[in-house]
Amino acid sequence: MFKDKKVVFSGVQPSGVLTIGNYLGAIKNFKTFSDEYYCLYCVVNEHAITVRQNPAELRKRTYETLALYMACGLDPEKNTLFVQSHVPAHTELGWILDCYTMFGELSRMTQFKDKSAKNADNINAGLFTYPSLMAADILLYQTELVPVGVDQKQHLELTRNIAERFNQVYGETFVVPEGYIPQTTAKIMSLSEPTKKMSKSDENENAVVRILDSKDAIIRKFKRAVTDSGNEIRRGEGKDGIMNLMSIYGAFTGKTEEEIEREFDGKGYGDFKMAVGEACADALAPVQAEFTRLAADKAYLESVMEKGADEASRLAARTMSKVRRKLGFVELGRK
Ligand code: ATP
Ligand code: LTN
Repeated sequence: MFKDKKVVFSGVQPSGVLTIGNYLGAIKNFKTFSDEYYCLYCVVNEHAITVRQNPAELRKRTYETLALYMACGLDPEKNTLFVQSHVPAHTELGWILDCYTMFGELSRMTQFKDKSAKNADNINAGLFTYPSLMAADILLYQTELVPVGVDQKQHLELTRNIAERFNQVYGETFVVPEGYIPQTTAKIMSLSEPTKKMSKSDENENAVVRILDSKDAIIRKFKRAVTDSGNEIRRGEGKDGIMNLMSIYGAFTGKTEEEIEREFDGKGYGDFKMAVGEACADALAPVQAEFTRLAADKAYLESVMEKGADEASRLAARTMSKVRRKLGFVELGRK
């Protein structure tokens, strides 16, 4: 609890241009907590290096991700927006929590298995211990609520287990957090393989719609989206592609699945895909305009980073001091 408010924390990796999966599954929901909670939203660049990154790109994406947070409606006066590497307490607590996380637990993480398969030549220790750094991000701020897509559910469960284990050994130290997972947009699927999650680091550009894609690109990608051989816009077995487009359309228009089925009754996939593309492009247009304005002002973005890092560091220091004391680390009184 900071300033008498419960804490919300979430993070996005600057590992590529954000997709509508990141937007609908996570960022779009972030601002709904700003009034009631103390919100911290982090650009988790230390997580991003578990996969090889080009330094210039990583730097650029870090500014970009912060600008996108703001373009999606997060006011830096009402939310603490910051970059993970500016607050060294994340890696400090990450190491400590590594010592309270079991090898067997980490071995069961599906994201580790997926990313190891994708990066077979770079299965590094950081990729393996990634979930304990994520736990540190969350527990450092005594977070109550973590808005994420459903792919992060397993990491959140592990975070809870780590917190409970630590509390059991040392007495109440960490708040045990809950996940906040949206209902219909918890997992937006790839447009090329609709049984796979849409992922910003996918190499196939046709599989992902990015928040910053032009209207033409968005419409073209939806037109090419893989569907089934049928022709009805309905939910059902084997209709993963259509159901994915229905969730996307519903999220951008506010329409329910029943309303969408009625609207497109008797119409074909072509009409439907066009409508999804239009709705998506229209909804993203204001975000893109705001992004363009913000991204041009690097000095401003750095001032936001600076303020965010100061706020986050101050809060992190409280938890760290408690943790060090409990562990038996000698603390010196020097300033
Ligand atoms: P990468 O491809 O680099 O692993 P990613 O696209 O999976 O990246 P992250 O930065 O790992 O994105 O995730 C940021 C947030 O977006 C997380 O809360 C995650 O759950 C959510 N998210 C990511 N992809 C989707 C998706 N397809 N549908 C819904 N939510 C998603
Ligand atoms: N693991 C997440 C990104 C992430 C995160 C966090 C999300 C890192 N730290 C803390 C919520 C809270 C991912 O891969 N999507």
